[in-house]
Amino acid sequence: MLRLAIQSKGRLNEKSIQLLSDAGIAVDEAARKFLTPASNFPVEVLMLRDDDIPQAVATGAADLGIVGYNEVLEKDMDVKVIMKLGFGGCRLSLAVPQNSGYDNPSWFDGKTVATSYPNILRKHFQALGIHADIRTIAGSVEIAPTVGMGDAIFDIVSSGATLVTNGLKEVERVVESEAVLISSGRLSKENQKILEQIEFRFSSIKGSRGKRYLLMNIPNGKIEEAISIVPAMRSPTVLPLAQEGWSSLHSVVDADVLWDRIEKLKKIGAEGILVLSVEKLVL
Ligand code: PRT
Ligand code: ZN
Repeated sequence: MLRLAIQSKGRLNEKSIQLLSDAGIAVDEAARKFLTPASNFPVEVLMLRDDDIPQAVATGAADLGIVGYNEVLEKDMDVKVIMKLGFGGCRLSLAVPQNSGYDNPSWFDGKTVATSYPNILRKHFQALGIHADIRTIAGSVEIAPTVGMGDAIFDIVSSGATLVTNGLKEVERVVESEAVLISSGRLSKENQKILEQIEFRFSSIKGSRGKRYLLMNIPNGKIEEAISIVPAMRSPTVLPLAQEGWSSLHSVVDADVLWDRIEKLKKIGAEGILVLSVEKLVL
């Protein structure tokens, strides 16, 4: 049995449970217990505050964890990042009041910066040779300059709307973050095997994100041209149709080029184009 720590509530909770469910690891959410065994896979899920996940994994209280890379970096515990999970994307940035006259990082010399990420910020300033006073606060960092608790802030930014609302502007992106899978690096042989299964399943789910399955009917004379438009992983599947001179062509394309490909396919005579979502992609 392998123990996986996830955030008990908050931004990463739902997506972590969804990822597990997509990976065929069913966690009874209704139970909402601190420790819940999956019903169909040798994993038990430990619900924690995100701040405690790196430590839980480093000390062996959990074998694996799903947590923001920002927390992993800040806590600086002995854990291994196994893979990026493709959700919970954000960045840790320095932000200053709109009218601060900021021009370059040396502006921070002698200033007070409020943050919940003092370790990352300390290292960043050290590397730049900046001497600033770092003030650690637990939450609502963005209001610090308004209420006189700091000249600037170092905080998580996603859309940037919170900064704008508080009259702040982002001046430096320091760390890019997303949810990651971490491990203690000291798994039993049996748990190592379970981890490999989890990695394989998570990768298949990640690989399918942003992909679309395309089916169309195409005149036989246009098959080569169609293949050059939608090349697929190895090569597209081509099946003869009952109607003489026509085939059905199946392929997988990236969602962001989907419309471009459809327009090109229509131009060369493709008909009955059908687009389906891709749930898993095993390469
Ligand atoms: O209770 P617990 O300690 O477990 O949770 P928490 O309150 O510490 O964390 P939570 O649930 O807010 O966030 C968990 C993780 O989600 C973070 O550690 C990040 O890895 C990730 N994440 C992704 C974010 C955001 N996006 C985000 N936008 N965490 C916080 N924010 C905040 C940001 O600080 C800002 O104040 O959301 C606000 C809105 O951001 P904008 O830029 O979109 O306006
Ligand atoms: Zn937290």
